[in-house]
Order: sequence, then C-alpha cells, then structure tokens
Amino acid sequence: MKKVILDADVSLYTPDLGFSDDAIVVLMASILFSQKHIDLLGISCVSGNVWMRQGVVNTLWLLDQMKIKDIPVCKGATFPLKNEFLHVPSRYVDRPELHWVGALNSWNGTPLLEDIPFGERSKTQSDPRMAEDFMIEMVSKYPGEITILANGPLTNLARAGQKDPKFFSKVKEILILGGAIDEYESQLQRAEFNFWWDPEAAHQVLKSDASITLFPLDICLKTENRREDYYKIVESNSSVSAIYQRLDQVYWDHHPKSDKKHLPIFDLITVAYMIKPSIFSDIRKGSISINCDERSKNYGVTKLKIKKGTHLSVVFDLNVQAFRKFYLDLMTKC
Ligand SMILES: [Ca+2]
Repeated sequence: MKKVILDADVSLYTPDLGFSDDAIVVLMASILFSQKHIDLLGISCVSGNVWMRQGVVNTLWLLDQMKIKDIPVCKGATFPLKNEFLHVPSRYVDRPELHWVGALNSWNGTPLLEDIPFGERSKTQSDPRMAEDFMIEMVSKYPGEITILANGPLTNLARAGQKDPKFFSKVKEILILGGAIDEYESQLQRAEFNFWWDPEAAHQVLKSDASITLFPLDICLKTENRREDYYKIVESNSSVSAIYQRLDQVYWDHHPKSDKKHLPIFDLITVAYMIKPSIFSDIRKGSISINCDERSKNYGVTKLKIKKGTHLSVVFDLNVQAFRKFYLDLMTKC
C-alpha cells in the first residue's frame, strides 16, 4: 500500500469557487485511507490559501466529519522562507495584479484565526511534531517508500530539506501543484499562487534530487468541476454527502445569483495522478527555474527548460472525462 503524506493549505470554501478543492483533497485522502487504498501517514499544514493555524483547524474538522481519529495533523510554517513582502502582508493586500491573495484576506496585523462557518471546531489536538520534523521522521523510517502530495506552498518541504540534507533522497516521489508554464506567457501575466507565496522554497525543492512530478496551472485550468457533479455527490448519500451539502449551503448563501456551472478544480490532480496515472498525458522532462528576485515584478514566475534525463516531470494534459469519473466514483461510493 502506498505510504502518503499530504502537505497542504487547507481552506474550506472559496467564495468564487464554492467548496474548496483543498478540503476535497482531505476528504479524498480520508476515503482512500478508509478503503485501504493508501496508508495516509499524516497531514502537514502550511500557510497559503489560509494561514497555517486555520488550515490545522479546518483539517481537524474535516477528519472529524469523516470520523477519522488516528491521522496526525501537524503544524507547519506560518510564513514563507524569505518573501519579505509577505512578512509585512499589508503591503500585498489590494494589489490589483494579484487575482488571489489567499491567507492575506485574513490579516489585520497578525494572521487571523476564523471560526468554522458551520458547527464547532474539533476537540482533537494537532500532533506535537512540527511538519518538517514529522516528514523527516517518516522518510527516515520508510526510506524510498513515501509519496508526498504537495498541494500548497513548499515551505514545509524546503524546511525539511534544510534540516536534513538527505531528506529529498529518502522520499519516493513528490507530486507538486504549482507554477505556470505556457499559461503565464499567454494569459496570466503573473506568478502562480503557490510558487508566488514562497518562491525560494519552490526553488529549493525543485533543485533537490527528489523525484518530482509537477502539475502547473496549464493542466489545472483544464480540469472541470461541475455543479451537476456536486449535486450527484450530495444526492448519493455517501459518507461525504452531508459535508458537501453544508458547504454548498455556505456557497449559495454568499452567491445566491451565481450561475457558474463549470469551474476548474485544481488540487485533486495530485490525488488522481497518484491513484490513476493513466488519466494523464503530455508529460515532459525538464528543469524549472524560478525567479527569486524580490524586486522583480516576475518574482515567483517559473520557466521550463526541456531536458531529457532529469528527475523532474511536468504534466500538461489529462482526460477530463476520466478525471471526472475518478472523482465522482470516489465521492459517491464511499
Ligand atoms: Ca492548495
């Protein structure tokens, strides 16, 4: 059975997108763990879409809903390694060129911790180990066996690599959601959020000797999350239907007139690839460079250089219908 650590910035819902894909990934990982498809060793939290502490509260709440008690949830980094603007976040808020500022929406001079908008926080405590210590301990115990799903900024992984220089060589593979390749040039004109949040961490992880598969915005934007799928899950009476219904209610309370039906859904990609790699295609080997010049407006922007024989694969395409089927099967039959 695959041994897995999920490292993520777990928000619960996003006003524009409805139920957050970060939260869905925690549910998917919980289901795969319950159905004995993976051995989920733990979930480590990092700031990004929400502040790290909020991610811990959200993750513990989600695991409570899934009646899972024995998965360690670790605290990780609140701030990025270096990104000095982010250490003074007020300087970033309201910058028009940024589409999404994530945790910076909850900032008034300090990272805010908000209540769960429905129900109570979990009474379960987080694990006493810090994210990087937990990851180092696990890969040392199971060298060459652990898959890390890195669905948020890469600060925790970079810190693990700084603390244990052999950390990356002991990981089996890292599946990373981050960066933008062609999409940046063509439409976005900005860095992708996860890498923008902590460009130095992304740089350190990508230049490590770990076996890495990267899922940039280029492929994320091809995914589809449909409202009709959402209702199929709610109506399936599966173990996640009630959670979907509650979060859906929050979405509609905020957007009573929204008619958005097809939206991309990013974070599920790493889970889908781990379980069904045959869904994916157009995989290119290469090396990635990241702009780590804080004075540049392209801070955090990635460039791919195609090169054979590197440890880094970048995935550009997927079978959208097969991806939807994988997601729906998992969520409606659990
Ligand atoms: Ca995320």
